[in-house]
Amino acid sequence: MKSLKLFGLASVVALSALTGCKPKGTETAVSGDAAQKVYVAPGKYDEFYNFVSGGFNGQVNVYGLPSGRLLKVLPVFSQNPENGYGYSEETKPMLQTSHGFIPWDDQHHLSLSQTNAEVDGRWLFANANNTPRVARLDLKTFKTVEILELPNSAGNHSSPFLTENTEFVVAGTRFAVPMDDVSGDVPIDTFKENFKGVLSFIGIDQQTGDMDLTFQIEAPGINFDLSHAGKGKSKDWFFFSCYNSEKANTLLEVNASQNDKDFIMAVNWRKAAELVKAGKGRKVATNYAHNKWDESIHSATSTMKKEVTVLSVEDMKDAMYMIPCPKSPHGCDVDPTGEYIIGSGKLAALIPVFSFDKIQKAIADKAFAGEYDGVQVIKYEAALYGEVQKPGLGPLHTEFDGKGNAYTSMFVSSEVVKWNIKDLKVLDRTPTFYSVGHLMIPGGDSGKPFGKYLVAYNKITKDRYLPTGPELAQSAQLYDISGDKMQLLLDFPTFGEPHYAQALPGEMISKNQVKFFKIADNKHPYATKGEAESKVVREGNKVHVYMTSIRSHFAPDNIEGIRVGDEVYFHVTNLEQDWDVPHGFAILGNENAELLIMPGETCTLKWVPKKAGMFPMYCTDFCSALHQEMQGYVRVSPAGSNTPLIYSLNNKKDNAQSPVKSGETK
Ligand code: RUQ
Ligand code: CUA
Repeated sequence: MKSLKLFGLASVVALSALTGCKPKGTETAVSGDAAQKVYVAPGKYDEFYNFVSGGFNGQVNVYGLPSGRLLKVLPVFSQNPENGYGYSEETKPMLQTSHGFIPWDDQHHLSLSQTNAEVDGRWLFANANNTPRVARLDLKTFKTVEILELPNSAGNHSSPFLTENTEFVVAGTRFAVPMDDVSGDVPIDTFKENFKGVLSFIGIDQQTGDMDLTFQIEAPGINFDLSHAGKGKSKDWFFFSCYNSEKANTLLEVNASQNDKDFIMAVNWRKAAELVKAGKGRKVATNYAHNKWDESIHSATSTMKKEVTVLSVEDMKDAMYMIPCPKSPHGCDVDPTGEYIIGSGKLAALIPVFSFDKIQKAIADKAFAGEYDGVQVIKYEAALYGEVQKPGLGPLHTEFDGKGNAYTSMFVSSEVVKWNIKDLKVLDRTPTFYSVGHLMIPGGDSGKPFGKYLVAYNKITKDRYLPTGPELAQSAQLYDISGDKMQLLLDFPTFGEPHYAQALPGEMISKNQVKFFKIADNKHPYATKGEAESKVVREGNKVHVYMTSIRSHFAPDNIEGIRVGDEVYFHVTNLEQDWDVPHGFAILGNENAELLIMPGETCTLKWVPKKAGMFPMYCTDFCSALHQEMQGYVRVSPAGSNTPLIYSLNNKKDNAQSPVKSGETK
C-alpha cells in the first residue's frame, strides 16, 4: 500500500494544510436579501436552536439560527463562573474522574438523541476529548445531568455518535494505548505489541436516558478519528474512520501518512451486543467515574466503577471489517438513506463513497484483500460506490440536506462543496472565511434533515472582525441552501473553537422548558423551605448555614461567631417560584467563586475564612429594584475565640419570625 509518489503529494498538501490558504476574492458577495433572511425582529424567536461545541473551552454554546445570536453557554466539561458549575459543592462531583477533579477539558462533538433516525429533542450528548468522557444534557433544563468516563481510552475523539434509536452512544479512542489491566509503563516503541484501539458502547436507558458502559471492543492499535452509525438498512452497523494504520508513535505528520490508504472500520454493533448478552468477552479490571445529577436533591454524585466487559477481535470475527480509505480519513458520514458511507481523506484529492449494499455483498462473497491485525479487509473496489473527483483540497466533514445532496467542508481550499450523492457530480462550491472544519445542517446527520440552512464552523477569521489582540475570534458562517446555489447570509463569532454542532427547530423543545423547580419537591438535605427555618449550626469546625434568598434579602443576613479555621458551608435555597428569578451569592475573599441559585434550588458554597474581620456578602444577580440592598455581614473571630455563634435577620426585637438565635451545638 505504499506509494512514494502519493506521499510526495501528501507532504505538499500537508504543508499547505498547516497554513491554510485564503480563497481568492475574500470580499463577501453577500447579496441584497441576506440581511432580511437572518433578521429576527426584537421579541421574536429564532427558528432553530444551534448547539455548538466549545472546543478547548470545554462547554457547549447555544445560538439561535438564523440570527446567530448567542443564547447561552452550557457548562459541561469545564468549571463555569457564570453559574458556579464545578465550583458549588453540588456540582463538583460532575467533574470527578479516575484522575481526580478535572476543571477544564476539550469538547468537540455533539449528538442529539434520535428516534427512528429522527431528532427527538430529548437529550444532547457531548464528548470530552482529553480525559475521555461522554456527557448527557437534558434539553428540558439545558443542564449537564450525567458524565461517564471511558476506561482503556485516551483522546476520546471518535465520540459521541449514536444509533438511530439512541440504543447506544458510541466512542472510539483516538490514541491507541495499553489496556488498563496491564501496565502502561512500557517502552513507547513497543507500540505494535502493547497498544490497543478501544471502542466503547454506552447503553442508554430509553426512559431515563441513563448511560451504562455496556461493553468495549479491543480493536487493533490504530487511531480512531470519527464515526457515525448506519441508519435504515444499515442501522445495525457503525462506521469508524481510522488513521495511523502504520502504527507510528512519533512524528505522525510524516510517519502516519505513509500508507496510501488507511481504513474505515465497519462494526455490527447489534451482533456485538448479542455476543455480550450470550456471555462473550472478558472482564477487564479498571477504574472509571460515573457522575450523575439528581434534580430531586439538586446535587450530583460520583461513583467509581471497577470493571468492563471487553470483546476481542477474535470474538468479533464475523461482525467487524476494515474498508480501505484513501489518505488518513477524518470525517465518516452516512447519508440519510443509510446506503452511502462517505470517508473524507484529509490528504486525498477525491472523496470515496462506499455502498452499504456492496459492503454486505463483499462480506458474503468473501471479497477480501487480506487481514489487518486479524480483521478482514474488504477490497476497496468491492465496497466502493464511486469517487467524487476533484472536490477541493482537504475534505473533512460531510452533511446532508435530505434532498439527495451532500456538502463537504474543505479545510485546505477553504470552501464548502455541494455534490450529488447519486451521480457524484459537484454541483456548487462556495468559499468559507477561512479554513472550515465541521459543517452542520439542522438534522443533517439524521435520517430526516430539516435542511434550509448550512453552518460552516471556521478555524481562522483573520480579517473578518475587529481584531482582539493575539487571539482572534473563531467563526461560524450561515448559508441558505434552499436553492440550487448556496448563499452566504451571515458571519458570527463563536465562543471557544467550534467543532461539530447540532440543531433542531426551536418549537421542538421550547415548550417543554422547566421554568423553576418546585420548592415542595426540593429534597436537598440542606434545603431551607422558609425563612423561619433558616439557621446556622456548628458541628466542630464545620459550620452549616441554612440560608434562604428571596427578593430582596437573605435570611439570615447577620452572622457572628465564625472562627478562623472553620469550614463554612452556605447552603442557599432560593425561595422564588417564578421563571427567571435566580439569586446570586458571593462573600468577600472566597476562593471558590460564587453561586447562582435557580428558583426552588439549593446550592452550597464552601468558604474557609483565613483571617479575622468583617466579611460582607451580597447577591450578584440584579434581581429587583432593591437588588443592591440584598446584602449582609459575617463576622469572623480568631481561632479559639469564644464569640458566641449568633445569626439574625432584621434583629431579634423587630422580627419574631427570625429572632437572633444561637446555633451552638458543641
Ligand atoms: S474534528 S474540525 Cu474535524 Cu474533532 Cu473538529
Ligand atoms: Cu437577589 Cu440580586
